[in-house]
Parts: sequence; structure tokens; C-alpha cells
Amino acid sequence: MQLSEFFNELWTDYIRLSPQAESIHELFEQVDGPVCNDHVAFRTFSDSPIALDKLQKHILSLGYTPDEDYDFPEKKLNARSYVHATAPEAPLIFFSELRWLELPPALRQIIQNIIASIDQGAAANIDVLWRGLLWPRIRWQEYTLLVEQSEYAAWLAAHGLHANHFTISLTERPTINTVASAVEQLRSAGFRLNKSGGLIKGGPDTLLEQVSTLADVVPVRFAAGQIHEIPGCYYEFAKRYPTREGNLFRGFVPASADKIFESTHHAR
Ligand code: OOG
Ligand code: NI
Repeated sequence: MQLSEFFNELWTDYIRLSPQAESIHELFEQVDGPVCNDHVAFRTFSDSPIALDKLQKHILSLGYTPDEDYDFPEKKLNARSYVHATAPEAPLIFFSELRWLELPPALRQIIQNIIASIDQGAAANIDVLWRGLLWPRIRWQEYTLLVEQSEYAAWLAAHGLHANHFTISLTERPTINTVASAVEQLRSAGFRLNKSGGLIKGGPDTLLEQVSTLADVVPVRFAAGQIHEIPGCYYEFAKRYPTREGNLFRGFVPASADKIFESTHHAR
């Protein structure tokens, strides 16, 4: 599959869970011209037919190479970033997976049931990355149980596989070229931002400066025909700084990422 086709498929799927992204994209293009993506991110379950080691082949087939591995002990996540081997302008990819075996027994049981219903061949085709649910809709009560201890688990169990955010690169934009100016644009247009750990994550010292919206709240169907409004997907904005060698930093910053994950948390 062509890179452009891949990102088009992801975007079409993503904006259904984050209608705000379409408006924001349009706003940024009106002010400042075409948008470049810094990265997109995915979430999945470890130890399953859709674990990262089963899905990675699709990322590699697009020409990406693994760059760095990350660990988020509190959220019980592994993550890996990917850079494109030959197209430096291609967005980076950030892929995390939940180490669900480390969750308390009641939650583990819910996820075990989900995973047991995933087809063994579910990861065969690349479209698995935007297929959404690969299991029957969970019950609302299961969702609320998951949310209490792992917002990530609840999000993934309710939505399935999607790009959970796109990220507008601010690095080379003509005018909205700082995170502060992006914040100003977003705030005056009335979008709610993720303030967990502080509004702006990182800066020149970490070589990556980020801000993200709070996920749109979208109606989702649960088992027994119940519909509830829960956080869907969000939009991120990132500025990268050059390393001492003079190349733009291509990594992620664990302390910042830990808080960016919370863009899909329920408002408390
Ligand atoms: C990924 C959060 C981390 C970043 O840029 O640090 C991240 C997620 O929400 O799945 O994207
Ligand atoms: Ni991100």
C-alpha cells in the first residue's frame, strides 16, 4: 500500500472519532497553508492476535524501521516508535500496547474475554489498523469497571483499532510555528486542551514541545443496544528542535507522552 493511501484511510476513520480534527485542520490550513503530520499513534493489547509483534509487519511493509522502545510502568504500556527509512517527510509512528496481564484479576478477565474472541488471523491485512472493533461490543458495566483502573484499557475495549491521534507539525509552519501560538489559535476557536502535567509538554530542552486537545466526546454503542457518550480521538501539535548534531530530534519524550495519553481520559 502507498503511504498516502495508508494515511488517507487512517484519517477518514479517525475523524469519525474526532470531528474536531477536521475543523482544526481546516483552520490551520486557512491561516498557514498545507498541514504536515509529525506523527500518528496506535494502541493495542499485548499478548493477543493483535499484539504489537503481530501488527508490526504492516508498519515495516510501508517502509518504516523501528527506532526506539519505551516503557510506561504506571500505565502498564510498552511502546515503540518508527521512522520511515527513505521518506524523511513521512509522519513518524508511535505504537503502544497494554500489558493487560499485569491488571487486577477482574479487569484481566474482561480483557481475556475480548482477546479470546479475536480471530487468530485478525492481523493478516493492513486494514486491521483502522478496522475498529475486532470483538463483540463490550457491556457498559465492563467499560465503567475498566475506566476506574485503566482509561487506556477502556478506550481500546470500546473503540478497537484506530489511529487515536494525528499530530500537526509546527516545526516548519510559516506563522503558527510555536506551541504557544498553536495554543492561542485553539483557545480562541474554543477547543478544550489537555492540561495534565501542564498545558505545554516539554520544550527546547527536551527537543520536543507538544500540546494536545481533549478527545471529542462521541456516542458509542455498547452491548444490548446501549449508547453512551465517551472520549474518542484527539489532535496533537508538536514542534521539534535540532539535536547537537544538527538533525531534528526524531524521538518521543516519555514524561510528556505519559501525559499525552491522558487526552482520552474522562474529564474529572
Ligand atoms: C499516545 C500518547 C503519546 C506522544 O506524542 O507523546 C504520544 C496515545 O495517546 O496513544 O502520542
Ligand atoms: Ni503524540
